[in-house]
Amino acid sequence: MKVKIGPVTRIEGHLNVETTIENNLVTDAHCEGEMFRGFEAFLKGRDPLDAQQITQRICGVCPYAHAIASSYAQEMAYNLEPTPNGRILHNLIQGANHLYDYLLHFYQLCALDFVDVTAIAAYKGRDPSMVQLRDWVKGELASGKAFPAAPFLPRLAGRYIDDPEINLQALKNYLDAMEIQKKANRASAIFGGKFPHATGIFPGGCTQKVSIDLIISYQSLIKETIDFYKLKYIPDVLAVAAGFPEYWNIGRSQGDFLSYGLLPFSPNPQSQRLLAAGVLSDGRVETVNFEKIMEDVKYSRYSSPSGLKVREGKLIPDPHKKSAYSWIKAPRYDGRMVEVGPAARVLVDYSSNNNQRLRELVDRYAGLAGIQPMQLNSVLGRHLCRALCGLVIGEFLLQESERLDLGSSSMAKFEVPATGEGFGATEASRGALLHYIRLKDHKIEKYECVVPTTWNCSPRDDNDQPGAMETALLSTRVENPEEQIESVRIVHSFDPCLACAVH
Ligand code: NFE
Repeated sequence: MKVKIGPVTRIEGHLNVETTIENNLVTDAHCEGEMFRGFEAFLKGRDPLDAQQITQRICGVCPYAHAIASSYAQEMAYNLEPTPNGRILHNLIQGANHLYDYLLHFYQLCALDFVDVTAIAAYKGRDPSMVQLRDWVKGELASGKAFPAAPFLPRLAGRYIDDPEINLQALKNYLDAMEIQKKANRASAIFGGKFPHATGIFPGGCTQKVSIDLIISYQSLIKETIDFYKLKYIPDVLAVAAGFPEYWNIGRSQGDFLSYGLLPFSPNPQSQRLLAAGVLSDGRVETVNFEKIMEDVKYSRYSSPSGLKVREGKLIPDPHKKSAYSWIKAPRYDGRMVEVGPAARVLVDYSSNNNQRLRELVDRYAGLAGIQPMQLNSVLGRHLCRALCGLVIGEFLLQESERLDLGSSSMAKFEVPATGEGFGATEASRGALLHYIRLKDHKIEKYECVVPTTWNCSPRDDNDQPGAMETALLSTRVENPEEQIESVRIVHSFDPCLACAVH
């Protein structure tokens, strides 16, 4: 039987997933992106310095990653190196956005798949703030009012956490996480100007001058966020893992892993990064080569040629194309399907033996959970990888902010050349993000974005190879084929953003 579990809710944008179920097993899956946007088309002919502003409007969740990728691409095209302060500010703005985004994903978009608010009434503890929250929940549930039953109820059929205390703590952290997200966003806005869609990020640096009060404000917000990661977020991921250990083995994608690396250590974006770049295949890490990336459209709603390299990309929408089932293209690396995102980021870095702090955290928590590092390719693995990456990023941001030089400029001086081309690659929260720009007569002649969710939610490619999420759903046992909480948990673990995927 075929079951559409779309539109999948609590994600960004319009995703449909059609599963085929036989004997309670998912035997096939198709991810369908349902909306066309066209940023690459309308960037053509514009002033190149519009690009890092306009591409942020691809998405309200990860705008800074688009601004950064665009700035890197323009820096390459202009042969421009940012000032040391400029690069540090790029890192501070983008890193704080990761801290916000992981919390949003785990608490507001995923915790609801595991937490049972109806169990909270049975809490027998005496902690006054918990008792108050319990009584409030009881009252709200009894009154039939929308909150807090919504967004926790109604929900899909399935097993949820049964311990009242864990549920209550999770609800408290769900609420507190929103306050911490505000703080992380405020930290980004100190140098970026505002959230979302920062005005301060430019090729060559940042328009905000640095001052001691701004640095101290930034650091205090990041410190509070790191505390929440240590005291709440990581323990909450482990609490979910303790209740649902089977999810270390559910939702495994069946391809390789790609990460572009995150947060360069020097003004040159090609320099070593806090988290390493690479393609991980069979335990070996290869250097990323953008020339090996091609986008297939056999099953995508475009009549432009299939299998084009990034710099050749074309976009001719064909809404009625017979073979197509998605507006998402199918990017492939050297013909191979890859997963991008938190698990890819961690596994590429771990296998490269790059960041020792991350390695230590992975070994410690994989040991606690009794799993092998490769089991991070799973529903729980993606959740744990976000939390661990966030801690490593947060600690780095504190050190990085100490390197700002109060007497130096945040922006390099430059002029936009008449011609040039550049690639800009970074890790958005959801994974590997690539922008490409080509200039002619001081204007954008071509702009291409190859975006994390495009990789993860891609349809079949020209060789009929499924995308990462399509493979992650295969062989999943579903208790209730009509509702499939198990499949929904897999889809949510990727944190799809369809606004980004089709752009
Ligand atoms: Ni719209 Fe995005 C991130 C990017 S996902 S959220 O993270 O780039 O494709």
